Amino acid sequence: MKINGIELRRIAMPLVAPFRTSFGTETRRDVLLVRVVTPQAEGWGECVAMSEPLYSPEYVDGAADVLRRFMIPALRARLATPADADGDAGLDANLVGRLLEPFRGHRMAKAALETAVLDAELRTAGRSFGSYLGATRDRVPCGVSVGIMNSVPELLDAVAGYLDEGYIRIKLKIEPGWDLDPVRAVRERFGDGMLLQVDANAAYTLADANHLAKLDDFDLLLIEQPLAEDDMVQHAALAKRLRTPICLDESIESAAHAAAAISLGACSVVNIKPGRVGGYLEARRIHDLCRAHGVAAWCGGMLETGLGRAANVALAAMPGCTLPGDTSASRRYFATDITEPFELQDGHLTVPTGPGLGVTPIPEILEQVTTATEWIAF
Ligand code: SMG
Ligand code: MG
Repeated sequence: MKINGIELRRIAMPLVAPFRTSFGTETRRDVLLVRVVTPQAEGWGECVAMSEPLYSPEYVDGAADVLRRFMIPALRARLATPADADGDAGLDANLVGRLLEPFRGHRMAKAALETAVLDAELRTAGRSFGSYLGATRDRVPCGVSVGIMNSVPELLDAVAGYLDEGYIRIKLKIEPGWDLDPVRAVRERFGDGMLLQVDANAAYTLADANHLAKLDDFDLLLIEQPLAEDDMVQHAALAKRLRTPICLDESIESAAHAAAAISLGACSVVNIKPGRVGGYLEARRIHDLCRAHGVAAWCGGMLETGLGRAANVALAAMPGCTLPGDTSASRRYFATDITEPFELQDGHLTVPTGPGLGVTPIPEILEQVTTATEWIAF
C-alpha cells in the first residue's frame, strides 16, 4: 500500500458528565485522530492517550510529537526505498508494527498509526475489522464503568440509570475511602444477581491486602488493577490472599507481559485495551494467549469516540473475550459522537460489518469539534 500523506487531527469532545477515577477527573476528551490517505482509501486511528500522563506515562501532546518526529517519518522512509525483490515496497499493518518496534514504549501512539493503516488496508480489501480479527459474534454484551461519586446515593442513582438503559454488567471505580461502602450499597440495592466488578487503577499497595479481602463478601466478577502497574510479583502475592479474581489492566502492555502475569499467577483475567498494548495486532496476540491458557479476557475502554469504539466492539466479539467489555453506547460519553452513534439494544452493541472500521466520521460534526489539523505529505 502506498501513502499520499497522513493527517494528525485534534478534536475536543466534552463528556456528558465528569468521570472520576483514583487518578483524576476527566471532563472532556482531547483526542488525537490519525488519518492515513492512500490512493485507494483513507483509514482512521484514534489515539487513546489522555491529556495528562496519569493513567499511563503517555499523554496526547507527547503522542502527537513522537508520531510526527519519529514514527511517521519511519513509514515515509520505508516507502521511499526502492521496491524489494518482489517489487513490493508497500506498507501493511504488520509491517508498520515492525517499523515502529525500534521506538521504545509510546504504545498508544503506535496503536493509532497502525490502526489507521489497518483501516485503510481493510477498506481497500473490502474486509471488516471483525472479519480480520476473527470475531465470532455479531453483537456483544456491554458493561459500563461508573466513576467515583460525591456520595453513595448519587452512585446508586447513576447505577440505576445504567441498569435501566440495559447494561449487563457494572464496574465501579474504587480508591481508598471509596470501596467497601459503595460496593455494599450497590449489592444491597440491586441484588446478588447483577454482574459487578471494581477497578482501582493502581490505588492500593500489598499492605492493603486484608482490607481488599473484605471485598470477597460481595461476589465480584473481578478486581481490576488493585496495585501499581509494575507490581506484578505483588499482584501474585495478593491473588493468594483474595477469593475475588484479579484482572490486570495497566500492568499488561504486551503479550509478553500477559504471558509473565499468567505464569506468575498475578492475574486470572485480562483487560485487553488495544491502545495500551500498541494496537489490534498485539491485542489479538494477547487474546489468543489468554484463550490458550483458559484465562478470561474482555475489551477495555478509554472513553473512545465512535471510531475507536467500532474497532473495540469488533475485538470484543472474538471468542476469547468471555466477559462483557467497557464498550458502552456513545451517549454514555458524548452528547454528539463524531460517527453515527453506537446504541445499546437489549444491553448489546452490534459489531460493524462494513469495510474497515465500518464507520466514518460525519464531516460537519468532525469539523465542529476539530481544534487543529496537521498534514504530513509523503
Ligand atoms: O471507555 O468506558 C470507557 C472507560 C472505561 O474505566 C474505564 N477506563 O482503567 O479501565 C480503566 C479506565 C481508563 C480510562 S479512565 C479515564
Ligand atoms: Mg482499568
